[in-house]
Amino acid sequence: MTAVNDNKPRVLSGIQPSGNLTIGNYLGALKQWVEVQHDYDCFYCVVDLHAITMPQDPVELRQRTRESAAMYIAAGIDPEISTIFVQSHVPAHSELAWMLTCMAPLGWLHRMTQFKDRTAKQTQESIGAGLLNYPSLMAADILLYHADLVPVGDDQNQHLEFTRDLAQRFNHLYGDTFTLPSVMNPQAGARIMGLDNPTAKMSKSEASENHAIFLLDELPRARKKIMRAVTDSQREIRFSDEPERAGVNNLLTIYQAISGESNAAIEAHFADKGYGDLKRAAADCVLSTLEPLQARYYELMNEAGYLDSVLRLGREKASAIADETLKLAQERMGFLAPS
Ligand code: AQP
Repeated sequence: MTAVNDNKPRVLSGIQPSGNLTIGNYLGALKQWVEVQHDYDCFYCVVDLHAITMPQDPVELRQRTRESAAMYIAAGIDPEISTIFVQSHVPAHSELAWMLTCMAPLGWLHRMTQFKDRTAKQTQESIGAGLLNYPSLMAADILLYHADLVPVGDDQNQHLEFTRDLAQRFNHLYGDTFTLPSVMNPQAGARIMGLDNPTAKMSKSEASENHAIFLLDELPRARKKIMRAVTDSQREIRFSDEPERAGVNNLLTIYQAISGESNAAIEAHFADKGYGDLKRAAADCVLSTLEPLQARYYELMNEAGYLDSVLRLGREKASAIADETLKLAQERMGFLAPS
């Protein structure tokens, strides 16, 4: 069932304010969000409830939540067109997440690779149950808005499959309630790898110095990180899925995601060039993205009250849809409506 108050199909996506946003978050998610916003009815949330599945400092979490919202706008999300809101401002997310958690088989949750990766080095005593239930909350985020499409990096594809499976289970048990969403990955940049370790995904919460380009990195610093990126001892510059060529492939992917050029054109361009040229070209691309984005970001952070008004309006628009879906799901599940 698709919500009927807008003829455009709907999009929902979010980013955790669990650290400073990276070029991976931008190329995997934000850039697509901007591109689809004129063709879809878009809802973009700062998913603070997801962030607390790992320990967060309260002061930093609050601050990063605002900063992330400002970054969405700085990256090109137009609050006049898209709805920007904070996940915890709409309590329906937590309420539906609980209902879905109760229906989510443990086997499905334990199969999630993100859960396995994040808990690999932890003891049972130190793993919060929220980390296991993360996909049920993500399913609630998406299903509350009857989202047709979810633009994300490819690390989230398994969670999208889980969302579809859970929605189908609910619809089968209680009647047609939720829309089954489709995933949307960017053609280039669906998985940007760490610059210091190109076999691991670039992550905002990874601590090592040369791992990630942050969207707010000073430009010379961002350039330096790319110039120091791990490559290999070969010379040929071409796209490759061989693990030992992952560093060069990652730089080519970053270059491609920003320039929009084809594989063949890029390989021809670098045919008689060296790794230093590739790094300089990738750095130029990244800096051409960061510079205007940072200028807009700092402007926004200085506009007193503007961000709050965007988030207030976003909350109202999101709540109106989410509350209605929650009510329907509660009714279908057999909850007594308050009189
Ligand atoms: N390296 C990446 N390449 C492409 N896309 C990426 N995304 C994240 N990293 C990359 C996409 O960004 C969106 C928001 O991700 P998230 O913050 O909700 O969670 P995440 O995938 O766990 O991102 P991080 O940066 O790795 O966060 P931490 O370090 O806190 O776990 C998603 O669409 C994601 O695919």
